[in-house]
Amino acid sequence: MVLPSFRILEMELDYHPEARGITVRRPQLKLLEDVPFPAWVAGNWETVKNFQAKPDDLLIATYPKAGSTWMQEIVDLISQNGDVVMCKRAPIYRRVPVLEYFMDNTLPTGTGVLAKMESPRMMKTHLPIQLVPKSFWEQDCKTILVARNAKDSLVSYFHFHRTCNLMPEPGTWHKFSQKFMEGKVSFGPWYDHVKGWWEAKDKHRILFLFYEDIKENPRREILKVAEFMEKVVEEDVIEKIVHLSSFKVMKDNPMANYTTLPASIMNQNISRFMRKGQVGDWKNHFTVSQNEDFDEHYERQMVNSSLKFRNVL
Ligand code: PPS
Repeated sequence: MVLPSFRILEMELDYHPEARGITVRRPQLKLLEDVPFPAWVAGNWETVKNFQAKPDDLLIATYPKAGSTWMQEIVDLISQNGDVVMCKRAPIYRRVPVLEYFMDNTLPTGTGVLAKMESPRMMKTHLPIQLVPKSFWEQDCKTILVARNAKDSLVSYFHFHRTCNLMPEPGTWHKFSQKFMEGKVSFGPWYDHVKGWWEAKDKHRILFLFYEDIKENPRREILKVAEFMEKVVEEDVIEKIVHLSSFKVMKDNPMANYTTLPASIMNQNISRFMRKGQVGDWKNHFTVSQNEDFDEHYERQMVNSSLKFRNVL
């Protein structure tokens, strides 16, 4: 088999704003149906809203920083039966595009890339459930939802804002934490996002997974994903997938670690996209009093929900 490497080069150029005379400027937040988004998402909103899903589309949905890239790599590895060469055919955002990705009309958009993709398509979104294009439900598509505990999501999101110029300026850690608690960050409140998907999980074909469970036992959770995808995967292939989707391997894989994007979009000298990949890193960031405030606020936000995250103390 010949790897279409020339196509990969072409794609990288595609995502090079400077090559098209575009200067990347950090966006403001813009409300779309009452949810704040980076202004660039708004630029393609009507197209996203009217996106035509197909019955065999597979959607990965997460609040930002919950491990969506990890799940993208896992589903691609499963669908390619663990073929490492095939899974390096293109950067992860090309193999499993982000539905709402939009910077500028001259650069590839999520919906544009998906329109050219062969079925069965796999894609990801960070949209809260109420904003997912209705065609996904009309077509009864399958969704894999990954949820991650709030504190680690916040920490990861803060560092991602420092690195990624497609996000608004984060400000200080303290300021960013406040904004996160108030839901005044891109893609809206973490609390509503996870509760919304949790409440919908029995109404649609949704596999609801937790980042912490995948960390604890990747093999067990990968088997759930394979079953959900109706793929029979041999034992040795499962072992291979566990290895290839591990943090250590993905961190050094340019087709999974976002180093194919130019520094104008993601400056990984500030913080790596594949940063730590741990459960409980929040303890290195929260002060005692911040933790108390956060817990109190969390209780109020989640009081009526049956969604429980494991204790990551
Ligand atoms: S994004 O930008 O919203 O799409 O980010 P997302 O991919 O959802 O989440 C990024 C965090 O997931 C971690 N990650 C992993 N953890 C464990 N194992 C693997 N294989 C893995 N791949 C990605 C990534 O490091 C980010 O978490 P932090 O805590 O920042 O390290």
